[in-house]
Amino acid sequence: MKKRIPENFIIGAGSSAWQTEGWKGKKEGQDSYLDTWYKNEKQVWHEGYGPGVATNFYERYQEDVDLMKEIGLTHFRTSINWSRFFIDYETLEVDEDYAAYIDRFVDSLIKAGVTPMLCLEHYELPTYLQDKYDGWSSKKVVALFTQYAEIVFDRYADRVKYWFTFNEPVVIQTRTYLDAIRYPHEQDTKKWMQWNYHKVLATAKVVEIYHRKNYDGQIGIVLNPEVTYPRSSSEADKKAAEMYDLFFNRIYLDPLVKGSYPEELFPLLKKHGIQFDYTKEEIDSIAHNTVDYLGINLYYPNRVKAPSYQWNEQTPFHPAYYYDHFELPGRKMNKSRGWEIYPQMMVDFGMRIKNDYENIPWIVTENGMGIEDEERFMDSNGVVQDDYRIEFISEHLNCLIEVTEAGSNCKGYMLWAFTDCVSPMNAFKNRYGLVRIDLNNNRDRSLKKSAFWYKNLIESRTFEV
Ligand code: BGP
Repeated sequence: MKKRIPENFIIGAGSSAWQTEGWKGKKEGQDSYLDTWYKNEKQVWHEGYGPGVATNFYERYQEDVDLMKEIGLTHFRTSINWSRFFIDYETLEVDEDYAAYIDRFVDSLIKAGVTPMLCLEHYELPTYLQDKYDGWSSKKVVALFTQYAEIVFDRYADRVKYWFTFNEPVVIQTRTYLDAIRYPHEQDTKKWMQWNYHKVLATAKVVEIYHRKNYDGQIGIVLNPEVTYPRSSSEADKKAAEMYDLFFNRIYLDPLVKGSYPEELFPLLKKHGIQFDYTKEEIDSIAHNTVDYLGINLYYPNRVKAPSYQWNEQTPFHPAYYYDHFELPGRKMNKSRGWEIYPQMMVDFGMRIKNDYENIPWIVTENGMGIEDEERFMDSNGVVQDDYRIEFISEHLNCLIEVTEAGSNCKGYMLWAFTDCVSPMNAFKNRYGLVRIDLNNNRDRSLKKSAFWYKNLIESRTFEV
């Protein structure tokens, strides 16, 4: 069956600064949190490949822009690397070399007819701010981020009309302070909550500036809500799903879209001894500065059940007090990444936005398929035959269009990723791109089968399902 893409529905692709740029031109002291993690934990590199060269987008962006044009991409999302934008993070002296590079690639995108969408932080917290202020634990970092945003808007907002404050703001502190898999390897739920709260506050502050200074465009945030399904319709399982949703989804969606936190959240945290710092003025600022639109990253569904273990009073509080993960028997999987494939989540999420979140405009900023050892699918002409990716995109796009036609205010779909790129967890192990990056051959680019398919989809505005 042929499916038609609605008029004005954006079809694009994305990446981020740190995952593509490489370290060329990076000055001493300009490390981000992830640079430091990669420097300290060598096992996260993939066969010696990592962020050092990445895809060398810094020097080779023009080739990528040419390929975007060839494929017919109308929108491209990436980020500005906060850790490289300044020579000094306190006086906010701009690194003019880096800022001029942003000028060049933004201009090059526009010239090619590709609309740029920029995010201010895609895991690029400067290590300096992490070390000096304990990162997002500090209100000083909220203030510095707000100033950074204003400098960036003053410089690029005449040409860039789509902005996001953060990409997946919940992730870093969840890995660090809930899962404790990163330094300092200590669980600290209070700090986790403080970081979440400060990122919401920072977004409100940036939205306030963006609106007050009347820049011509839209300001939003990229979230990764996990569409959460209970194992069964039992009250206990449903409660587990509700609690997961509260701690990981509503903690951002509610204040950013509706202007207020879920009523039950702060008392619940207090009950568990999690008392973080907030003021009435800040809560007011959050109430008055909600986002214009949402970027939503959707890869896999989340399934939970009632917790099976007993917590004792001495254990420091963790949201998993209320849920346990659950694997659906017989589920369809992307085995490389260990993620379930369930396109219906697009429909369920779209209806949620429509019914519970004022039908705010939203766009899928990420969805895609990371595959290990993708070279094995290369044909004799050197083209990766990624039919699995084509199937994945068709199924998800089909559901997304279905929910858009049912009235959810979805504005488009951006594939992750335009080219293969470095993943925070395992470098180049899983390949996501429409465009292959040849690691053994100077990071040369070549189109995969999915890129030709995407080109056809954009040209014809139809695809087969
Ligand atoms: C999202 C991130 C991206 C990207 C993607 C794929 O969470 O925003 O930066 O990395 O996930 O996931 P991974 O790289 O972990 O396979």
